[in-house]
Amino acid sequence: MNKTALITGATSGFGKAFAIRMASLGYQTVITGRRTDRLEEVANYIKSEYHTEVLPLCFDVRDFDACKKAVESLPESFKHVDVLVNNAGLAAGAAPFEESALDDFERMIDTNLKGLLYITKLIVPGMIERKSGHIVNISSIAGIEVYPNGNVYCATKHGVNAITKGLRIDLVKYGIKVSSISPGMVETEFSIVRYHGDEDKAKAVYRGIVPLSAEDIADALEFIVTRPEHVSINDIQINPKQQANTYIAHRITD
Ligand code: NDP
Ligand code: 8X3
Repeated sequence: MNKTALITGATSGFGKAFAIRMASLGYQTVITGRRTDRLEEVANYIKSEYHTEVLPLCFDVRDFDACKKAVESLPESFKHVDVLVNNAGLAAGAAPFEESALDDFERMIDTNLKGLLYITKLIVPGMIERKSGHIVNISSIAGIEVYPNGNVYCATKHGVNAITKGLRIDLVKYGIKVSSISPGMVETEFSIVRYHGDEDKAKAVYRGIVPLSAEDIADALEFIVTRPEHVSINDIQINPKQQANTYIAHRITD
């Protein structure tokens, strides 16, 4: 039987690239997100290109009951999740703390931290029972250093890193690997979401820079999941060549 990978936030960006890459590696995939039409598109693409099984599950990771219902709905053939990729996440807003909206804080904390915890809590018991499994949390360079206007987004990714390290400590005795990926700027829908749909502001983030692509991050995931059984990659930090850290970028404009 093919191994199973569950990827949250697979309707765009990294998650979509992860789902396609895992299918290309022979995994059957459970793909999740809130946009049904996008999930269907990704599922159809994978089925036609890779002929592997795909199960789309539409739910909001901020809703524990919905997460539970989704995980409990997994048919027998998809129940044994070998690789969990906690990818669903977002930045909402980029402003000084005093000007930021409480609602944005809540969206980021509920999605990036609580959503990740909900899914992990539901998937880990099966991994413990089978004494195997691999959790890959998608963090960020924002989890390594804080930058102006990044306040709560950075806090959530620092939190993701603490959860990753804590899980690694608690789950090592069960033979479960826990890894993370910490990218810098990657052009996806991320900045459009961050700037609440303002496409000009989103584009300006990558002005004069060749950003990373979702495929670059899928390369990192592929490296992590294809290491020999005795090797555990703790974290891959990956930036565009022109980005030195969260706030120093060498922009080349005409
Ligand atoms: P995208 O906006 O392209 O994708 C985000 C994905 O998360 C979508 O599939 C979205 O699905 C899903 N998602 C968001 N909120 C929820 C929710 N409440 N419930 C279920 N799914 C949700 O962004 P990226 O691919 O760039 O981001 C993926 C991850 O990578 C995030 O955790 C982000 O913080 C992180 N990251 C991004 C970087 C970048 O520069 N792009 C750099 C470093 C880290 P849907 O809307 O259908 O629910
Ligand atoms: C997203 C990358 O540099 O905007 O996590 O924090 S950055």
